[in-house]
Amino acid sequence: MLIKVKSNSDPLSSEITPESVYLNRRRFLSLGASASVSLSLGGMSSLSTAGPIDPSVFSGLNSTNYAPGEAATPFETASTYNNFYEFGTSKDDPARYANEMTVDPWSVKVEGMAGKTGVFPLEDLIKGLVLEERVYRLRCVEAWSMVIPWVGFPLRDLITRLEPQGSAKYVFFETLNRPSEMRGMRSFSSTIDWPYVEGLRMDEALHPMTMLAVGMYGKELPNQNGAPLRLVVPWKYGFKSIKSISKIRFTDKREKTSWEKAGPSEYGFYSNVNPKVDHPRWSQKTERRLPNTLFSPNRIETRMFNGYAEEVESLYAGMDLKKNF
Ligand SMILES: Nc1nc2c(c(=O)[nH]1)N[C@H]1C(S)=C(S)[C@@H](COP(=O)(O)O)O[C@H]1N2
Ligand SMILES: [Mo]
Repeated sequence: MLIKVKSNSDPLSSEITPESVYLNRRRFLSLGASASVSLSLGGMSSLSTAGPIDPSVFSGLNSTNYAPGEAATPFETASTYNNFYEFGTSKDDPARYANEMTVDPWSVKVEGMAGKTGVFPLEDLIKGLVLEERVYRLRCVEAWSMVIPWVGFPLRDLITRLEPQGSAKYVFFETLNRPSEMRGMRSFSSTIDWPYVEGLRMDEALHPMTMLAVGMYGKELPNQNGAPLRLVVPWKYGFKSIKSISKIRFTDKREKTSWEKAGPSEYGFYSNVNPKVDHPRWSQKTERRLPNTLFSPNRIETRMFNGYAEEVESLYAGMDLKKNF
């Protein structure tokens, strides 16, 4: 699959803004002139009152269905049954409390082994990247699943732009670390070592199916689904798909992820969907396809790599996936 980064200019070299400036500036993303979507700096307009992404960028996108024949989960379900522990551990906590998080303005810090490091306003970071829609299965390690139409771009389009060094072997991501707006981070019952950290091997990150999403169901991501920028890795358990990303780090060392720290025997670094490797406390052979009810359990068989084996199994050739779970 050929992925083009539609940008001849280099949006990152000249536009690194001191923190004090960008934090006080209102910005928005607007639709470029051409059919390809150009995300450009909205300047000093005071008209931007909604989220950081202009709704018009979501019209007329290419769409590919990677779950053909499977009904998309209703938006209502996908936006109310969530895991986002920064807002609490109940499935309905994120929909209730994630609106307390400020997503505009938003900046992302890029650090480590890359040519382009620094703190970038989100719109500068992704300016010119071509948005598309992709319908992917999402399979939670808790054995439920959904089918979601994401809007975003291949992660590798952004990685290319950040010029990682050849010696960088991993990329790690961190979620926004702002307990004042994330009540789950202030709760004593939390088992997570904040901020939420996830990572990928560089070849996994560069795989064309690995996506960074800015929207779903043809509009901006709801905060509870990880606005304004979240990872989507469709062949891995849902917890790899880190939400509300505010840091990207290139490194040659594998770091521990939040879930590895929370339960190393239960959550491995790879977290590939694998019906043959059970979670220590439950089977992974089947999953509950949401929405479901007691009388309509909607239980289906879980497939290797969440049904994407053909596309991704070569990444793990020769690896023992029972050991590397
Ligand atoms: N920052 C952060 N990202 C996160 C989580 C979280 O608790 N915090 N939960 C993960 C888990 S367990 C799942 S299943 C998916 C759920 O994504 P969704 O709510 O958009 O369906 O988000 C993942 N990303
Ligand atoms: Mo999950």
